[in-house]
Amino acid sequence: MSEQDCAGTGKATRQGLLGAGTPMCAGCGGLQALHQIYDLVGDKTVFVNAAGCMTLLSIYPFTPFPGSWLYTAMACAPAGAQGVRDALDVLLAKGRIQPEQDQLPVVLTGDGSAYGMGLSATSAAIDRGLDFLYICYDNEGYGNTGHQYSAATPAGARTATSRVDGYAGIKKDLFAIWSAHRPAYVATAIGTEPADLARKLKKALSLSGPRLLLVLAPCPTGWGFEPARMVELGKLAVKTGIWPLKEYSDGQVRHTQVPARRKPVTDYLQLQGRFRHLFAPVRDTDKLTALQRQVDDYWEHID
Ligand SMILES: Cc1ncc(C[n+]2csc(CCOP(=O)(O)OP(=O)(O)O)c2C)c(N)n1
Ligand code: SF4
Repeated sequence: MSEQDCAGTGKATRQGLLGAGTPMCAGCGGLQALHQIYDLVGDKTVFVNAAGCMTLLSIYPFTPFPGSWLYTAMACAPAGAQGVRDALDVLLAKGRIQPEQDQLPVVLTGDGSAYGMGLSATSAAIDRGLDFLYICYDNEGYGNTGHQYSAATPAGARTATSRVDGYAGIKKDLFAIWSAHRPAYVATAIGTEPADLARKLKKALSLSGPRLLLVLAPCPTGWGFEPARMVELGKLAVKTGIWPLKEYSDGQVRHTQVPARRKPVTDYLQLQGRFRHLFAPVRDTDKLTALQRQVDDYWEHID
């Protein structure tokens, strides 16, 4: 798909289909992305949401969604999406709804579900070739319950369950795990790069089968930064090379932005309370050098 095919997506992202007045935190990067995503997927969708921060969006009888919303347990949103798809197919087959009334099941989960508890159900849904869109807003922790570490937490980040030296593990590569299933489409994105996000979503919507949009979600509450700096931080995630923007389709991975001169990772890390222990009271040069090397190693193999 060319950039020209995406002409008008900028306008589409400003419709404001998702209603205002939600109980999400100020400066929530996940919510910022969801506003853009909803404007593009539209209201002929059934959002299937695994327990997490976004669950607070829609609590009966209040909802910011003009379309449909189904709440599931953390591990089983893809199974919920399968049920929605099957029900719609039965209604279509019986003529109780017309093809133009069909709806797209859209899974909406945090990283705790997407990288961990829900991964088995996700893998099975991809194996079955389920026709669905999967949105993961990745705030790199179990946000809704106080930001405990998840399999998406980056090395060195302090969380509610890794308080002293920060998380000793390595962020799981969900993009690679999805791609290994050879689904229709996989992409990373971030709300602070709206044209890139819109182009990828439009491409995903033009395809059928399992499709993932993995969206980094800067989280002022869990990451420890001022809500007003969310856009700055999101842009730094891309400019430092920490969050590579890329897509997978037809067996190929393509980077959609290659930062020409990457900023040092410390520009990104030092704005966040979860990495403060790497800078004070004593600068942890070894850890910071190792984190920079991880990023450099990744990009060394990219054209
Ligand atoms: C099986 C199970 N364990 C624990 C919980 C409690 N719980 C509700 S939301 C949540 C955090 C989910 O984290 P994530 O998927 O990353 O989404 P976020 O909260 O960050 O939006 C947890 C642990 C639950 N709902 N189900
Ligand atoms: S905890 Fe983080 S992800 Fe959850 S609503 Fe607040 S800012 Fe958004």
